[in-house]
Amino acid sequence: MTDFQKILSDNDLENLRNGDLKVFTPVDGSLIAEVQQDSASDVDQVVANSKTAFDAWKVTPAPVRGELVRLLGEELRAAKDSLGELVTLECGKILSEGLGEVQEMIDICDFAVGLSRQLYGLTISSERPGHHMREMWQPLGPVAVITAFNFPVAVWSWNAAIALVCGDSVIWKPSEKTPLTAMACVKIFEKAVARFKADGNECPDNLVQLLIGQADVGQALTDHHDIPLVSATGSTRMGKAVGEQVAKRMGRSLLELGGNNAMIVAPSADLEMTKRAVLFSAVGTAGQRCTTLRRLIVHESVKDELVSSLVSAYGSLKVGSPLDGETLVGPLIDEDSFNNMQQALNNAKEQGGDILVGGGRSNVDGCDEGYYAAPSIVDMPEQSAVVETETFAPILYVMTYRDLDDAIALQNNVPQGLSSCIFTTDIREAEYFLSSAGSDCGIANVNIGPSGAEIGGAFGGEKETGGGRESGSDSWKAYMRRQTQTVNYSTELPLAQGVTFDV
Ligand code: UN1
Repeated sequence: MTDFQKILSDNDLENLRNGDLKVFTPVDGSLIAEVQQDSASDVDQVVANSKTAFDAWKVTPAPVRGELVRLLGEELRAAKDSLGELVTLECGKILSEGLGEVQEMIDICDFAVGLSRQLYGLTISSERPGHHMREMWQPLGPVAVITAFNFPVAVWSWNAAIALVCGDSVIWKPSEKTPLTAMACVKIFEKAVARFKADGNECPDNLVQLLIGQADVGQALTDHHDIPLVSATGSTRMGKAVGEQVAKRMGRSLLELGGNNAMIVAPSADLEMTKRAVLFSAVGTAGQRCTTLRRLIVHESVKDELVSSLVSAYGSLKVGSPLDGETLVGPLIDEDSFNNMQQALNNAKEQGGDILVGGGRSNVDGCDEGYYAAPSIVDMPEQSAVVETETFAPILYVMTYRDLDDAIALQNNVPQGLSSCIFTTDIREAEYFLSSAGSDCGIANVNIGPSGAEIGGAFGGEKETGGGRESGSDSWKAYMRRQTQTVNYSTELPLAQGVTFDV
């Protein structure tokens, strides 16, 4: 038995053969499963099932709904090692990050359990005597969750854990590149459901359903009138299509799309700390996070010192199989991704860029068909077109600045607006960066890289990043329907605004 088969069987994923979707691991490019796909014609039935589940779930008390999510968190704790390994096998991120992704799922479950006893509304003073007003949050309906290959399980859990405590049912369409991790998650969820029922709780069938398929399946879901919310994570191109389709039918979309995240490095920055933060955020996950650091905007007085220490650190990065505990840089997801990286590097050169390190294909013993790339740093004379484009690969563009306002303008002057950060020990600069004159992104950090956010905050960004917020804070409100209620407990019927209408 190869290790790959063991990872699959540890996740209850045996005998996945003869399906029409071939699943390749990016680790060595080999075929690991053939999964049966759904088609667009299956979508109507899945949505109908989800509506039935929703009708039962919406009247289940929220803290009871929270109990199911608590059990899901427990099952995820038990499955952490095996699911983390499967994440690594299927999407290629290193083991520590695969485990981190499952931890992110556990964390959001804990958050959602607490939330299930909150979901607070407001009370509002009425202008009329003998009346009170309040705002209630009601369950919304079946929620479609479309996820990307790079966080194949965590992003689903941000949506599902919150949607479930809010009283919604969930239909999940994972990336066609990562169906196995999705299937494993649904099996884990089903274990939680079995325990929930064994404890005497009622749980409708089809509360969480999986749709494995191509873009036409996603499109049928987005077009469906019975789906009030589509939460989609992926490229800006995909998100624009989803946003338009959902808007046409007056549905709601929650979009978490491309990022083009920058770090400003000020003269007072702790350069050793800065270097470590750059390495994790530019090279981690082989540059395939939406929060990956893609632009380094460094003050001209510290550029040479920082960049030369980065170039030498890049030279000693261990690129290799992500299942090997020593590796820091695993493979890109596939050949297309590697080709896109090469194209971006060529464009950068044409636009005056100087490749300081990396960029080529790295050979990894025993993984010949895997696409491993040496992370690259490119010195750019200006923020040209290639720098304004998100390339999902480990390329870090370096630019310099003299004046902080210019650095902030450079950082904001891209179409995307997800994450941003400044490295400085000057409190004035730090607070200015966080002020209304500073970063225009959904996430702004001081002395922390742009990636690796905790679940407690709202996650998402502005402009072409799509504007949606998932995960913590009050993101739950996107998964509920707001209702303003006015109750008259008097014996009169006064009208608002002093209007009289006496018959
Ligand atoms: C993504 O890349 O789509 O902040 C999500 C981070 C992770 C989530 C990334 N917690 O980098």
